[in-house]
Amino acid sequence: MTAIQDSPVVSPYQRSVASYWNAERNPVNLLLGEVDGTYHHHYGIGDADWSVLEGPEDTRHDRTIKELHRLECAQADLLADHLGAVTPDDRLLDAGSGRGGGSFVANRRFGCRVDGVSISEKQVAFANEQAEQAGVADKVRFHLKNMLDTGFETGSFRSIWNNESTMYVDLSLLFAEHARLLARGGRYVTITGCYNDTYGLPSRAVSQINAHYICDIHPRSTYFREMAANRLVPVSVIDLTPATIPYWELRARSSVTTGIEEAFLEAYKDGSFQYLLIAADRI
Ligand code: GPP
Ligand code: MG
Repeated sequence: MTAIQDSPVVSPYQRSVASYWNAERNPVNLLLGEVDGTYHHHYGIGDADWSVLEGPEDTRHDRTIKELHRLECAQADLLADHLGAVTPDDRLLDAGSGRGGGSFVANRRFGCRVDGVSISEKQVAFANEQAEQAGVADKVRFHLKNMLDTGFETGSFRSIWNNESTMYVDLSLLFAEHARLLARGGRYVTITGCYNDTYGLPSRAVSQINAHYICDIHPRSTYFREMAANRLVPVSVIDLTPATIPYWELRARSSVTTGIEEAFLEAYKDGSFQYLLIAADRI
């Protein structure tokens, strides 16, 4: 067992989250990752090619996997589009880096150093192995660290992102750490699912999503309140809800369902849940 002083996990809640990700082997993540070696832990956006569900039966599965992966890659590309004018000398932080997909996307685009952090030993080991295999281990590194308390140097990052990982942490603590780590004028980007607090508290479907992933989806209002409290000033807000529905419709009809598809579709369609991109400048 990891000694307490070596572990980034500081609470029973964080231990249960780390256990989930250490044990996670969902085909929807592994088979999509095998398409081109980029393993994502987020959802997809954009219009789906529904023809993958038709045509020859023997290739339907592979064509559907490729299409779901294409939609997830489109999401990662959109996030990277908002990271700002990053140069090869800059350093980026992927907060909640999973199996590393988003970090590799950013490194390939900007040629710069990228550090990823996760509290899952399995994810960190997997992602570092990916970096070795791709020959970029000198630039892309993954660390077993808590995103709320990374120990990285103050002001050392040009841009930081959370791709669907903010629902595992308290936003006041997270944005305080991001504000510390970002250089002045740096950029923060998140893509997240949040509940729509014009409707009151979380709907049943949102609560089902929380239970499925052991997370705590925040209301939309909390993002803006905590950014404002931590010198993060929004520059772009994009409601990606309509753009992510085709991904969930296709996933629900694929052979790699996990059982959470209908909850996402219900929550997005009844308006109680929103899929947002928020980009902010560190002032
Ligand atoms: C997807 O990861 C993201 C999360 C689990 C965080 C929750 C996100 C929300 C928007 C609520 P994944 O790719 O590992 O999930 P899955 O196994 O379902 O594909
Ligand atoms: Mg996935």
